[in-house]
Amino acid sequence: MTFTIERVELRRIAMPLVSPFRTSFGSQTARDILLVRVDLADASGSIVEGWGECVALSEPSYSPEYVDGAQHVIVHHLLPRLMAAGPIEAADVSPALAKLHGHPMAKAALEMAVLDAQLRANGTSFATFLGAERTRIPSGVSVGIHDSIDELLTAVQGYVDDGYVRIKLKIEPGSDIEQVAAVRDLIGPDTPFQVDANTAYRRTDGSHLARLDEFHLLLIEQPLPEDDIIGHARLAAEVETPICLDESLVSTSGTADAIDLGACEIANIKPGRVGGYLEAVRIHDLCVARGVPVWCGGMLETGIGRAANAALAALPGFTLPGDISASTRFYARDIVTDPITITNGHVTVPTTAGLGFDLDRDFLDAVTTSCISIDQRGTVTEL
Ligand code: OSB
Ligand code: MG
Repeated sequence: MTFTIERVELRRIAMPLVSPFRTSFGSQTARDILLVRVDLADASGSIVEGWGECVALSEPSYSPEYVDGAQHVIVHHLLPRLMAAGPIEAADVSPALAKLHGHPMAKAALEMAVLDAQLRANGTSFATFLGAERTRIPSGVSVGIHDSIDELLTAVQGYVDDGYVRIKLKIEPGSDIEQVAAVRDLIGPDTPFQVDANTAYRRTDGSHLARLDEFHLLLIEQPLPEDDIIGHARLAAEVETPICLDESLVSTSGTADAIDLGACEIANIKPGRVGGYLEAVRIHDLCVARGVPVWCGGMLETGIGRAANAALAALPGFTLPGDISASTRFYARDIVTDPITITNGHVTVPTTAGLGFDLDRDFLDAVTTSCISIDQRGTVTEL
């Protein structure tokens, strides 16, 4: 079944974080998030609404995209193409936009909103659509860089008490070996533990990073700059701990190349980074075929993105715990009435029609900072 896009709403929300989140690329205390709502009409003219969440951050610090740029490209470039494409379903969004380079997070948000609407129209859950088999998934937590080891250990102990089954620690030069040793000592030898450098190291850091081997980490995520695939392959040969790529993986073909070159022993799959959930599934399938373990990354999503990620991570190739923590890991209150929670370290995969969330409309309005509506002729109205 295909649908006509009747109207699109772009809404910006301001969401304070419960505590600052520091990575090697910067510190965040709040998220400025772009939400996309589409109103789709089916062949009989009935309207169904769908929502997507754009994961672009405020600054181009994790990847080249940033939230103002994502909104601009959606309004001025992506939507005009998509509206001109005629009746569509989610699978048509990426091909319709393929001639426009880059902007995967903006494209992903549009595809996501169409997918949510389409699934709601069909009364299908995202998990069923994907063919996901598991009903619950293990939940990992991403822990930021802290000013002192005491503060870090207090934070980690809190997450252990919350039940998270896997700890991921952000590292950078000057905040790595000692911090990893202290956390490993705290959580014991059996708790799954990994680190994420967000591109903070250089090719010459191989012997330094090999010092992490003794702590039996699951993986080292994205130690080198995103375009340095050969550098990651060399590191993978030099360091025993598996090298996992995040920022470097932006497409199925690029992932295949990275695997072939020996640069990607484990893959972090983030739907926004690769242009949408459907491309994420293709990368998952590739990795399964190549025997590369995958896990689902996170971008401090609200209940919209978190619900969709939980369904994606229920696919069989997601054999490692994802960064799919409870909503309360980042937000005191979520914009959905059914936020992701963890029970015995696991998240229940949503089963309701659509991507698997129900919006808290009053709270959504309360956190909205701007809202525009775009009609089929491209006319923009401030709401
Ligand atoms: O590198 O995985 C990352 C958050 C924002 C940008 C990049 C990353 C992250 C995280 C947080 O690590 C993951 C989460 O949402 O829990
Ligand atoms: Mg990462």
